[in-house]
Amino acid sequence: MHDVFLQLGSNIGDRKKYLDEAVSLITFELGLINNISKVYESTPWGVEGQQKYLNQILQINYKFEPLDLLKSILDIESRMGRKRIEKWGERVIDIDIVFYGNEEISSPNLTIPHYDWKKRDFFIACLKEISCPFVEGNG
Ligand code: PH2
Ligand code: MG
Ligand code: MG
Repeated sequence: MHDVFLQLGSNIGDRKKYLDEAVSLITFELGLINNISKVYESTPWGVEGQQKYLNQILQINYKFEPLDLLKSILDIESRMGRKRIEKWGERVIDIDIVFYGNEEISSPNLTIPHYDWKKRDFFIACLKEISCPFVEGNG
C-alpha cells in the first residue's frame, strides 16, 4: 500500500459540491481515505481575475503504480466535467498528487512530489492539519 496525498481544488460553480463528489469518487475508485483536511477557501495563486478556490487535501491508501493513479485521476476529472482550455484556467475540479509515499518522480507527465507544494499556503495549511509526515515539523 502506498501512502498518497491528493489535493483537491475547485473555483467554478458549486465548488463544495464538486469537492464532495470528488471525495466520493476517490473513495469508491482509488482507495480508502485515512485522513482529510477541512475545506479552505483561498485566493487564486498565480492567476488573476478568477473566483476564489476551495481547496482540500486527503490521504489515501493506494494499491497501484503512480501512472495508474494519474490515469484514474484524469478520468475522474473528465467525468466530472473538467475542460482543459488553458493552463491554470478556471476548473470545476482539479485533483493533484502531492506525495506518493517517499517516491520522487520526474517524468514528462508526472512530477512527484507536486512541484509547487512548498510555495502554496493552502497546501501547507491542509498538510499540517492532517499531520502529513512529509512536511517539516510533522511526523
Ligand atoms: N491551483 C492552480 C493555480 N492556482 N490557486 C489556489 N488558491 N488553489 C489552487 O488549487 C490553485 C491555484 C493550478 O492547479
Ligand atoms: Mg493544480
Ligand atoms: Mg492538476
